[in-house]
Amino acid sequence: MTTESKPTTTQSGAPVASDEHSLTVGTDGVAALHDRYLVEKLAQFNRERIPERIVHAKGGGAHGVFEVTGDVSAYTRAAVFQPDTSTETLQRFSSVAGEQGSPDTWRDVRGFSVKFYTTEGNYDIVGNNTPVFFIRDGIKFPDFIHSQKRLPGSGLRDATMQWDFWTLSPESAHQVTYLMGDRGLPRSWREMPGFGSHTYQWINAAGERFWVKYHFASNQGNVEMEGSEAELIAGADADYYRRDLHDAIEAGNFPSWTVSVQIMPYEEAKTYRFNPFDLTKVWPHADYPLIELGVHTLNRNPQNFFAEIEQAAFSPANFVPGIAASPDKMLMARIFSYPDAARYRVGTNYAELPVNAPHAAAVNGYSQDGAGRHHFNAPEAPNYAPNSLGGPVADPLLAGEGSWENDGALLRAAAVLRSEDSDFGQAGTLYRDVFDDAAKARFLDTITGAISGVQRPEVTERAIWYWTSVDAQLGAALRANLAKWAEADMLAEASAQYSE
Ligand code: HDE
Repeated sequence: MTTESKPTTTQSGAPVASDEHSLTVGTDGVAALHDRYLVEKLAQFNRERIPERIVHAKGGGAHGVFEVTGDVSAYTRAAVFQPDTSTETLQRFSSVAGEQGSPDTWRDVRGFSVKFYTTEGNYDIVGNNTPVFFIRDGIKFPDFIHSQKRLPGSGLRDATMQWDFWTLSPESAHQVTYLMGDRGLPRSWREMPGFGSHTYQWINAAGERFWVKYHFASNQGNVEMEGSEAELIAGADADYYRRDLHDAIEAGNFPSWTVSVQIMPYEEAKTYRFNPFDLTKVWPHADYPLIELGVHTLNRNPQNFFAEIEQAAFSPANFVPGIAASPDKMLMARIFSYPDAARYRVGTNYAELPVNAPHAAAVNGYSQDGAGRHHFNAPEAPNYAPNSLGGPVADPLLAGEGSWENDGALLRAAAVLRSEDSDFGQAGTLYRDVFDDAAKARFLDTITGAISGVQRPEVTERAIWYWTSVDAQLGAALRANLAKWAEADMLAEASAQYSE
C-alpha cells in the first residue's frame, strides 16, 4: 500500500487482506468457504448485470439543459415550458432491435428519450428519430418486436418473419418507409432529429385544452450514412454512436436541438380529415406550423454509465401539471408498460435512484417499503390517506390533469375511419415528395436487399403488393429489381459451382 492509497475494504467497510490470493489450506489446498471476501467478490460479480431493456437495449446518453426561448404560456401551464425557464435534463439515445452489444450502425429506428427534472416533478418525452410508428394498437407490440428480433429456434434474425409481420400490418408502411430510407442510418445521434411522436394534451392556466406534437430539430443538421459505410463501421466499431456523443461532449462540442411544437385546437381533432391521435400519421405543417419552444443542449457526460444511463427509467407516464395523455391506444399501453418494465428491470424502488428521482421537486406520499427502499418519511408522519395528522393532501387543481370526452360501448375495434385514414397515403407522400431521386434509388436498393432475404414466395409477393400500394411505380421497380438480383445470385452460384 502506498501512502496515498486507501485500504481496500469489504462492502461492510472492514479492511481486506488480499485481492490476489484466496484463503486455502496450504499453498495448493482447497479454498475455504469462510473466505468471506472471496465469496463477496464472486457473488457481487455474478449480480452485476440487470436485465437489458426488452427493446432499445443498446444506447448511450448524457446530461443537459433545456432552455425555453419561445412563449407557449397560452397553451400550457407547465412550469418547465414557461418563458425563460431553464431545466436540468437527461437524454438517452438507443437502437430498437439489437441487444446490449449490438453495433450502433445497424439499420434501425433510434430512440430519443428526454427526462426534464422540473420544479413540478419529472417530465419525460420518450420518442424516436421518426415522427410515426409501425402499429397503432399496443396489443400488437410484443408480436411486432418478436418479428424483428430473433427466431426462437435458431436465435437468428429473419427477413421472412419481419416482412410477414409488416405486410400483414399495412399500418406499418409509413414507418417502414422511414426505416428503409436514409433516416434508418443517421451518421450520429447528434445529427438526427427527435419526435415525441404521439399526440399529447396541453392544458393552460385557464383550463383550456390543446393537442400537441413535439419536434426536436438537430442544430448539427440531419446527416445520414450509406448502407455500405454503416456495415463497415458495424464491424470496426460497434460503439460508434456512443463514442461520438461521448467524445463530442468531452471536447466541449455540445450538441443541441431546437424544440418546436405543433398545436391543434381541442375541438378540431373531432373533425380533422384523419384521426389526429393515430401514431402512424404526421400532421401536415401547412395545417399546424411549428411553434418554437426552446433549445435542448447536452453538456455533461455520465460519470458512471451503469448508474446514470443503464438504470435510467424513462416513462411516457411521467407527466407534470399542464401536460397529459391523449386518446391514442399506443400511448395508453405505454403508460402501463414503462413503469412496469422499470420495476422488473431496475427494481421496485427504481424511482428513488438519483438519476430517476426528481431533482427540483419534493416527493411526498404514502408509498413505503419494498426491496432497496431508503427514502422514508419522518416516523411521526402518517402512512395512510385520508388522515387528520397533517400528511400530504392530493389536490386536483394543482395536478392540472387532462381530460376528454368518451362515449360508447366497451369493445375491441379499430377507430372509425375518416376520409384520409389510409395506411399507405402518407407513406406514398414521403416516398414521392420528400425523397429526392438519389434517396429514392437508395431506398429501392435497400428494400430489394431486405426482401431478397425472404424465404417464402407468398411473403415476397405480399411485400411487392405492400410497396405497390405505397407507390405503383415503386412496386413495379421493386419487382424488376428483385428478379435482377435473384438472377445475379443464381449466376454467382452457378459460377461458384463451376469453379469448384
Ligand atoms: Fe417503447 N418501450 N414501447 N416505444 N421505447 C421501451 O421500456 C413499449 C414505443 C421507446 O431510453 C421499454 O424501460 C410498448 C413508441 C424508447 O430507456 C418497454 C409500446 C415509441 C425506449 C417499451 C412501445 C417508443 C423504449 C423497454 C407500444 C416512440 C427506450 C424497457 C405501445 C414514440 C427508453 C423499458 C430509454 C423502451 C414498451 C412503443 C420509444 C418495454 C408496449 C411508439 C425511446 O417498456
